[in-house]
Amino acid sequence: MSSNAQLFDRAQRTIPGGVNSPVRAFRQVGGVPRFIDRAEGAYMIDAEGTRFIDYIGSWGPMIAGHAHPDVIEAVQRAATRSLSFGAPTADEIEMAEAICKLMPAVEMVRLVSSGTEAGMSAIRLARGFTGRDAIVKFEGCYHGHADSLLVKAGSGLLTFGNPSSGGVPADLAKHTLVLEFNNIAQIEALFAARGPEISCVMVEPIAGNMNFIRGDAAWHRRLRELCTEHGALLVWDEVMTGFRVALGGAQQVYDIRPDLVVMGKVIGGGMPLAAFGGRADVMHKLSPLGNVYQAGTLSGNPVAVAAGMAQLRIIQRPGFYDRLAATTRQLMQGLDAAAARHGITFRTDSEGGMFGFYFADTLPRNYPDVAGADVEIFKRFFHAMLDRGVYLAPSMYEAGFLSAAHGPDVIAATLDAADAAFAQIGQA
Ligand code: KE4
Repeated sequence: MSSNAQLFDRAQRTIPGGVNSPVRAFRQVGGVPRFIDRAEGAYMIDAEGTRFIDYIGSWGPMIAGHAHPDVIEAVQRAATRSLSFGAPTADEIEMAEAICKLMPAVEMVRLVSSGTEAGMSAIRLARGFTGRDAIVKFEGCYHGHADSLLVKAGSGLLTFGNPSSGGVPADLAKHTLVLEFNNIAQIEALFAARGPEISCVMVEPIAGNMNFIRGDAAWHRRLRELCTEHGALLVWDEVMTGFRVALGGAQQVYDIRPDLVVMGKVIGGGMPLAAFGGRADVMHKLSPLGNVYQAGTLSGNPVAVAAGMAQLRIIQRPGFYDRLAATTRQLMQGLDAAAARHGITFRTDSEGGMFGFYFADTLPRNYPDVAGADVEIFKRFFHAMLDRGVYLAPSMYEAGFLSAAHGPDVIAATLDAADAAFAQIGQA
């Protein structure tokens, strides 16, 4: 049996950084990534046989718990009928109808294979529908790695953005404007100055890629008003919040209707499946009906749809989100109490089955607030918990996730580990 360190050494010879997605490399927290062998319920077991309580859940998808029998059985059953056809199936209709039923703003939907693909397609659709090139996003929000979305704020409030990644042409990045999350004055000034240029405003309604930061309801209402007033589309990226913070996603929490919604993670049940949808008149611009092209060999893949539909049935069971939210709140309250017992400055926040924690005395409202937090104490806490069998996100810029499998015993074990971890870091 290879150790995690041996696997990591070997992986780095053929996979850049030894991982297929950067955050998995533990670069912000240091140490050796755990190579996972299998998972069940709330637990993951690594290559050395060490068991962890999992608060990543594959970054959101595993809301029913790992290896849920209904999901596994659905995948096994679908796989026996072949893995992919490249032709329409009845099950894709069932999934589209389920998404349209559950997501208030979604009248029509197209299935794709990743959140990146869904986000990229949504902004192309917004540009095609409006005939405008500019898009607006917010610092600290992540919408996948499409070129137009890997952009950081320009030099001034009203100036277009600059690439935040190598390989993104400045000529493309300049069409993206990046403003501060939760800042009403900035978005009002931008629309006043450049409203007619803006195709869409894309936002994570609750940001989960700069820890966990709630969009203020007043700010979200203002974004909705300004987009309507100026003929821009409001695009809510609910890849993380969709079916996670509530059955109807953040749309249900805020009672706001965006024009387009980007979805992923939970709807795939752990398989590569994402989606974008919204107003029917906008979606009708998509090929083969309209002139906005979008396509995919494995879009609506039957095995992925089977996994997603099995999970969508589970989350629609009565009380699913009440129990998930109550368990998450119980965990947050327990962490707050443990930190207080050890004199550690610490805050938490959560919505549904998604949470964040901060070594600060106030909740962050934007990216600079998070960037100013104490990363060193976060690193010490991360490893103190990992050493005690609790697997948290290996970055203070990530949110955490629970599943229906996180029962009272799992929460109690987590809080025992946290008490010892806070004691340990409090002495440093
Ligand atoms: P994917 O292309 O990774 O399926 O989805 C991109 C995406 C889009 N929108 C939001 C709000 C997202 O959170 C994501 C992906 N989330 C990250 C977690 N921070 C996935 C983990 C990773 O990159 O490895």
